[in-house]
Amino acid sequence: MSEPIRVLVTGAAGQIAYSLLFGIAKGDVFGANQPIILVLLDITPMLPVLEGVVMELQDCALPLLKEVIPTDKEEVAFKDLDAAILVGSMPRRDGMERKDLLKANVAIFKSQGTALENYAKKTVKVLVVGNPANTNCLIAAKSAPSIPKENFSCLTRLDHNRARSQVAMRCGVPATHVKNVIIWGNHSSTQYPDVYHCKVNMAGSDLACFDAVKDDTWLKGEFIATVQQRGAAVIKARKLSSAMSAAKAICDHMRDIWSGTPEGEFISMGVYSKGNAYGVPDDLIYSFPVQIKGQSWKFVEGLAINDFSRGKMDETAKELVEERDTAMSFLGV
Ligand code: NAX
Repeated sequence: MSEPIRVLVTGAAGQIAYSLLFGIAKGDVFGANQPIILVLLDITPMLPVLEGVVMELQDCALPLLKEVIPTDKEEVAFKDLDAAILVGSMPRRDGMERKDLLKANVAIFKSQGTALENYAKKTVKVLVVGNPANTNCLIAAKSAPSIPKENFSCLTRLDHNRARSQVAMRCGVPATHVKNVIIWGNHSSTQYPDVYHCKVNMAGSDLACFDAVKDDTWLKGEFIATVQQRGAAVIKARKLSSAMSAAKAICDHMRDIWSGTPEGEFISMGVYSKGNAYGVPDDLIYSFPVQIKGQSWKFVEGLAINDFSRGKMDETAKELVEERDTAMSFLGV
């Protein structure tokens, strides 16, 4: 057995964390032989709830879980981290303006980014989940200048999994037979689920998604809208936002960062845009197709982008530029 790694989950008393912590603690993310010290951060009023979560983790009697550390203090939470999963954020309250929500989150992610800078290992891998995930991630990355920007990513894997599953259900195959869907842009309703490079394995051979589905109108219309609006549909039905599926996506995302993506496949995640990749403006956290090897990701290169995709990729980039500029004005930059 190797040395334990230190993994932080913020928003640890919340509903996503409740589905997530078991998966991490039992080895689904960092490997079946990797001992873990789990650090759980939430705000002070949630500490009694967090105590209950700690008791349940202890009661699972898991062999890999070496220690659980609940805290409301950033200097404790961010110390010596190998991985940080930032789930907690300021939720939108009734009557709250989008701008005020962004302002509250800029304050949280500036503070947590600074804590990463001051206390975490420089090799720490940071996954931001709390919304607005892309811009929160950018603020955290900018607040931790000595940690490489490539170590920061935000969650669009849930959108990726939703797209994959919609195509699979339409074709009557398991989700594992659908690969290389892409989510471009923001984790918001402007995101663009792109299936022009997606392959569906049917009767043993890989078909282009459009040939497998045989319904271009659905793929260019209802499919995209369903994936874009899926979060809202879950809230409407459950009266709570996605938690089980979000936790699964977080596990998928972090496992791929840790152990790599399968050969010939790519996944979607929000990463730092640079070099005008795919015509996306620099200095955003934008969801791209990436491949991961040796714990570092690279853009999938050379995918052809048609006019239909271009328009949708630009629209979601425009939203992210506006969000970034508003957020930066709150940072005083
Ligand atoms: P909950 O409200 O159940 O839990 C959030 C927890 O975060 C609470 O316990 C709260 O006290 C804590 N918290 C608030 N501020 C904090 C801070 N400064 N430091 C530490 N903890 C803090 O929300 P939940 O359903 O768990 O969702 C968490 C976040 O994930 C939300 O922002 C939500 O919008 C976002 N999501 C993002 C998704 C993505 O794909 N990127 C999908 C799922 C989810 O909607």
